[in-house]
Amino acid sequence: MKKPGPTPPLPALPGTGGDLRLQMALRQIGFDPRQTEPRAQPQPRQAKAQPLPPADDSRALKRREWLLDTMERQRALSPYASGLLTAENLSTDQFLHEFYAPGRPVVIKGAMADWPALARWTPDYLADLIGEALVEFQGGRDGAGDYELMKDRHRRRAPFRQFIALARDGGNDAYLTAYNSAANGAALAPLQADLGHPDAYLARAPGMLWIGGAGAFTPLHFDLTNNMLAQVTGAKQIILIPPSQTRHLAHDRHVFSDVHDITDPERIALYPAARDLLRYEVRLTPGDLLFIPIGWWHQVRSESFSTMLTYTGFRWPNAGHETYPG
Ligand SMILES: O=C(O)CCC(=O)C(=O)O
Repeated sequence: MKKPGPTPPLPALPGTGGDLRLQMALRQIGFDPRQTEPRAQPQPRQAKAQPLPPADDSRALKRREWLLDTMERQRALSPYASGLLTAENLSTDQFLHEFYAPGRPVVIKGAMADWPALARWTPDYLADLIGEALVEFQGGRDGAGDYELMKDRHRRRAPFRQFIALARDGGNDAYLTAYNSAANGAALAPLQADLGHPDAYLARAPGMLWIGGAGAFTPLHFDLTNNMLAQVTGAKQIILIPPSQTRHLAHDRHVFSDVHDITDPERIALYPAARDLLRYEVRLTPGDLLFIPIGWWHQVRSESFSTMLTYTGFRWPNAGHETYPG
């Protein structure tokens, strides 16, 4: 088979450059916590006649799941077609043809080597640079099972130095996440000077910052865009699960899985179908990029004080969210 020829450089994704609010919306578009209220119970027939769903809906769904399973088994025949690869200095064309277009995750090493942040971003450096500027973060997460679903309830503000002290203490209670990016643009602007940009894969749009302590945890979910994670400080454990496994993941509420944490035996006891599914684990360390394609489930746990950016402004269209059936 002929290898695809080189791809001419494409312009930045129209409309998204620099607009953090838009980027945040694109990640989990259509998010509306009201949609997560318990579903209405079936009403007695006399309440109101509702049209019945077509009789073959569940069979159509089973056939689609059969197809996803069969295709996944077929991909597993070849290490070229499946698995989580690590690549060094991947070119634009390789990234497009082998990962972005097929929707396959990859860890990329070496692309952040010239970022000053890699050597600078310790908790002390960050606290001294940003000082007492007020920042927004997610707080009060301990003891709240739905902190990602009910993001707005957990918005908190504090001087940055105080937030860094919380993060340094560790735990999952306080986490500055991508969701806080728009609010923090001005306060955290001085950090931009320490960042490079992986132009081979991304248009020039700002990333969304995550800062948290050891134990910060983002539960199992997928995003409605392709995402590039750029790890700057510390290490994160990430579990990735292909979209073909969705039916094992109690996917009922928006982009979240009721399993919440696939490594928690108590949750697995509640959702045994999630026990033996196909999954990949990766440990991100400073300087690693991780490409997570749209629809791939992931959960993330910080092993230590950690800083990371996520980018959605790729050189190619990234608009799956526009047709997501909510
Ligand atoms: O780093 C994290 O805690 C979560 C990152 C994530 O899930 C995402 O960017 O979609």
